[in-house]
Amino acid sequence: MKEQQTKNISKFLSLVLRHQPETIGITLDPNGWTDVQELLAKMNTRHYRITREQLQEVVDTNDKKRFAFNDDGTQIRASQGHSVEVSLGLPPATPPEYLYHGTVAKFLLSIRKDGLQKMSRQHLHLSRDRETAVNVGSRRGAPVILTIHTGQMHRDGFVFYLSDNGVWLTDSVPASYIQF
Ligand code: HQG
Repeated sequence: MKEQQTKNISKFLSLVLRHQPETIGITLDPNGWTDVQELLAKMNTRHYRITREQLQEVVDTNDKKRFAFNDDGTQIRASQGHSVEVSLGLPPATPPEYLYHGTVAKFLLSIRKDGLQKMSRQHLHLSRDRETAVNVGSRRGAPVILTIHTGQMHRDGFVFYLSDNGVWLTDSVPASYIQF
């Protein structure tokens, strides 16, 4: 498949597996999984014509490993980033002493006041290194990288999860744990 085609399909999968499954009339189960055959059938009634093998290629080559199949390959879900309510079933995990969050300057006043919030998503996303946070922040403009004292948060009872594709997830970060 051409790179652009793979990218288009990945964007469409992000839409239906994270935000608007109803767009193509699929449903996600409580853990975010949907049936692969049904997804392919529904996609093929649109202009996203794709075979099972091509879907596998999109999942395998995705730059952020955004999607995952279940063990027998009959179901697929997004590994993180949902706005629809799903329970990813991830066990609580112990974060490193520091994690990072990439944002942009126009949000800083509000972040200083309210801390970091999950906004429209199910979790707040934190990055394991500065480079990843720069990429996240750059989606919105000149990136500003915040350092989060996640080790201290964890000792203070905040709960963290590590998604299957290596993104750290939590509910919120009070401003007192953020180095601006
Ligand atoms: C900001 C992409 C004002 C926050 C990325 C961010 C990531 C506040 C925006 C994943 C705030 C929310 C998630 C507050 C947070 N006041 N603004 N109190 N608290 N914000 O897209 O972290 O490519 O929901 O800084 O790589 O940017 O989709 O979160 O700028 O992993 O797989 O509100 O999405 O992954 O934006 O990105 P988002 P995010 P994918």
